Amino acid sequence: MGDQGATVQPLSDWLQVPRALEVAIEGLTDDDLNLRGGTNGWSIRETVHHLVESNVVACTIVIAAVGTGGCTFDCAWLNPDRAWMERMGYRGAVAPAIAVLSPLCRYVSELLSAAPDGLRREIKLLGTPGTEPYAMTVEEMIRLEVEHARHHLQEVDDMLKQRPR
Ligand code: NI
Repeated sequence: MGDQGATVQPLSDWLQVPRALEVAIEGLTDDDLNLRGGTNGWSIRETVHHLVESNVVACTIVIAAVGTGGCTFDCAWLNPDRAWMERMGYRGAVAPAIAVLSPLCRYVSELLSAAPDGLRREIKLLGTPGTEPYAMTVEEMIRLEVEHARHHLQEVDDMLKQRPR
């Protein structure tokens, strides 16, 4: 039982992420969404899109890892720097991006609950050329996504606290 609880926890934490994102930006104006801060100097809008993208990629990696029984995934292209943000533009609303996250996380959680050993599948993430692959299980990657969201949502919270009134 204890072991089962330990494997369910990361999924239930992960399922809270879309709601946490919704709550974080509830009632924000366009100007609020354009506020910049955090370690990357991103706007709140860019931060929201970054978190959605990160989870969309994580879901793809889960499917690859479960379907193949363990996979190597090339993440070298995933470098959300200033140029990435400019190329993406992100001029539209954030609501559709957030709206896709909740059903996506639910779908992949259901998939992981049904797949034997789904959470224990091994992933090797390839980063910058010349660096060692980063090995983890699906479960560890999901825990990292939860931490990742907490980190950026804290930045959003700090930006909003510092906004001019
Ligand atoms: Ni990030």
